[in-house]
Amino acid sequence: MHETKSFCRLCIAACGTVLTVDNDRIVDIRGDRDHPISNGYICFKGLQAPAAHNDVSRQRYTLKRNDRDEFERIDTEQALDEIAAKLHVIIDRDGPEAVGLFRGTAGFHTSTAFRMTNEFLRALKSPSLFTTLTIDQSAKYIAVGRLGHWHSGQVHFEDADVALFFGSNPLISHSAGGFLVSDPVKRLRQARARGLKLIVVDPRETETAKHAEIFLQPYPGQDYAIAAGFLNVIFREGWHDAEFCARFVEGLDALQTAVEPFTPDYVAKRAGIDAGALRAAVELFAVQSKRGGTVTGTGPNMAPRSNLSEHLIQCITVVCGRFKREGDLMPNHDPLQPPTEWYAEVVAPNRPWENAAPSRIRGVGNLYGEKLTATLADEILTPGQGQIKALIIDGSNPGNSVPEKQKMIKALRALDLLVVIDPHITTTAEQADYIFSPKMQYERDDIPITLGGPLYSDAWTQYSPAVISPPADGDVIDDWYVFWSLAKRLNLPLAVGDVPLNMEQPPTSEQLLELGLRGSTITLDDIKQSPDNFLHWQQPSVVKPARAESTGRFAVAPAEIITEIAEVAAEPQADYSHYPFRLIARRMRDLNGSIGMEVSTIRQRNRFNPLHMNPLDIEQLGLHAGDYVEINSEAGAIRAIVQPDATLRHGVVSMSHNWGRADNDPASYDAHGASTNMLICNDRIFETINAMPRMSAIPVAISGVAIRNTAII
Ligand SMILES: Nc1nc2c(c(=O)[nH]1)N[C@H]1C(S)=C(S)[C@@H](COP(=O)(O)OP(=O)(O)OC[C@H]3O[C@@H](n4cnc5c(=O)[nH]c(N)nc54)[C@H](O)[C@@H]3O)O[C@H]1N2
Ligand SMILES: Nc1nc2c(c(=O)[nH]1)N[C@H]1C(S)=C(S)[C@@H](COP(=O)(O)OP(=O)(O)OC[C@H]3O[C@@H](n4cnc5c(=O)[nH]c(N)nc54)[C@H](O)[C@@H]3O)O[C@H]1N2
Ligand code: SF4
Ligand SMILES: [Mo]
Repeated sequence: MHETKSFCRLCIAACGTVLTVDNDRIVDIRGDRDHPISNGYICFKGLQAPAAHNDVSRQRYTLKRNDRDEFERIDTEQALDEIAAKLHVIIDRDGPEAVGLFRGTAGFHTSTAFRMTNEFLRALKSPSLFTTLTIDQSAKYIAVGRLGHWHSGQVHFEDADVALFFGSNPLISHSAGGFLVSDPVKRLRQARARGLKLIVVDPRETETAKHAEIFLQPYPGQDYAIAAGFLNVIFREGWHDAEFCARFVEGLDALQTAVEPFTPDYVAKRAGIDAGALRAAVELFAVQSKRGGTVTGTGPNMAPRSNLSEHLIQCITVVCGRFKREGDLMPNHDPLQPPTEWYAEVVAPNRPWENAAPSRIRGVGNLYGEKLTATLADEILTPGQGQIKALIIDGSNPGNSVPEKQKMIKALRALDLLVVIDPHITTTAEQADYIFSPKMQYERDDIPITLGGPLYSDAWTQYSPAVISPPADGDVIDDWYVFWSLAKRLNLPLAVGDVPLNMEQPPTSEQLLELGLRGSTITLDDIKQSPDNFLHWQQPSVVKPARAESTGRFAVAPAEIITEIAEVAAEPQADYSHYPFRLIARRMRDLNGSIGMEVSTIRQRNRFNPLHMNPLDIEQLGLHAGDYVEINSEAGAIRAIVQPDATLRHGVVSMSHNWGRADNDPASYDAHGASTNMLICNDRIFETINAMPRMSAIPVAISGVAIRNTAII
């Protein structure tokens, strides 16, 4: 029996862990008190990781769908031979573009595979990469592409006296930029004790909102109007940073004119908030506080007009000049990025999507070299040049996670070849021709995922060699091995960056990590030479003045933004007659997406995904806690069980995503939950550049089904 240190790979927080290992099995886990970032913190999800490794649901072999439509075991090398042969036929017939790859949450958290999947597509010359980024918060990148960004970034929150949160709940999600990640409750309490003022805009009085000085509880899907209201008050009162704007902003007058209709009274009526509270929030942000900016989460990024919301929310930070300025301390820099000097200057907008041909699906754009996930089903189902015929899915469950689930499942079934790398027989894996069983987190050599950029004040990284071996009785592989092996069989010259890989002998994971760090500030050896393989990068620098050649300015008023603001101002009041409720997204404390759903210790506490409703709404519909209801939207219908939640605004209901099986049979709701992605359509209300559908603030109707489940009350 021995103890060893590692880190959790279930979410971006990457908390340090101490594992007790007995006979090559993890028998205990705790938070690592010596870890300078997580300081011993670990959440329920992290604590269940060892159980997940040993759970009966965990797959241990490579599987193939046989002629009787059942999965049977197949030797891994044999499966790779067969897949390569099928890919050969598809590539010869339809071109490399017909081979697509999908990377989801677990794919992002496996650093060796993350790199290899991109390299595989590069070697294949296929542009068909899809990831969950484009059904997440890609509006942030669109806003930066249109507006520009500040080279040295927003004021760090450790240094801020105010934080304005729109639809972000880090106390559950451990995900708010680089701020409240590990141990968020303690960090928020400490920040407030030293004077941070929190403003939260959310239709639910969330765990985070309970700590707010000012909490605005609007109807969902009104963030663009609320942000326009903030800007309206700021301009009218002259609270913007005029000197900063004169030097670094263009289009200020046009933006000011465009937001004129968004007076506090108008916004208050439209968004269902109090005009006085809105004014007070603006004053607290822009006048009573001097440092600090905005944070957005999935709320505004999934609601309609998400790109406009992001743009206007980022404009609040811009017009108030809430950035790290010349001479400010740049607390740290991500050591996994190349060495950088930081400058007090604007990086001009570059609109990268305008350099790529529009998609054949709905004419939408293309984002950072990725195709858009909300177009994936149509890319598979629509004949013509570019049709996807084969898909390899790494660490993702798109059968559950992609909006318009009905079509996504149909598309997965229509593929000539579907290969899934996943330790569980998920909704997606169930559709596959081949399933590979990958190593789970503590069986892998890894370093944590990094978002890069001037985001974190705690810059650090850690190396964890594999803590235990994969199950001895199984045929479990590294995710990257699938890509290396297929490349070998297809005679593709695989490289990591500019270093070609030996295609005769597979590399080791450690070699891949080492290669992946080329160009970073540090090497794998630097990490390994640090105590506990933990490298705390404490090399603060000072932000330098703008360079002479820097001419970038924030473009706060691009023509299409001004047009969209006018459209919004002219919109009629929302119609609630057919669909009286608005369904919003919600993250569950005990699960990250569907990760962990098959693990018995997690499922004991979370048997299905209830529909959360305000108790008064429940009463008004003549319902009771535990009743079954049918939820209807324009796109579909699902069944759910009602659970009272007084933190929700009247008329707003919330339910977690990524539940349900392929058939979404209401009769099996108690066993599998239901998928909110049945209620979303991709081709009616969507964003033009990133194809982002309406995934929050979805108009729904709710009706009782006359059966009650007393077991959950
Ligand atoms: N426990 C747990 N942690 C997770 C995840 C998980 O599933 N479970 N998922 C991970 C992933 S993939 C991500 S992307 C991050 C996301 O992290 P966050 O962005 O913090 O996501 P949420 O916790 O869902 O918070 C979104 C908030 O937006 C609110 N909201 C909904 N609609 C609107 C709206 O129209 N306007 C406004 N202003 N608010 C709205 C919701 O009430 C909710 O409080 O979390 C990660 N962490
Ligand atoms: N309606 C609606 N839909 C949403 C959202 C929403 O709020 N509402 N949120 C969206 C967001 S923000 C995101 S990020 C996506 C997430 O979408 P996905 O990434 O597609 O979904 P997850 O449920 O996180 O699935 C991760 C998969 O990884 C597998 N897995 C677990 N451990 C490992 C491992 O070690 N290796 C490998 N290879 N696989 C592993 C799990 O079994 C699971 O199948 O969902 C999106 N979908
Ligand atoms: S917060 Fe994230 S990284 Fe930390 S233990 Fe929980 S799941 Fe793991
Ligand atoms: Mo996400």
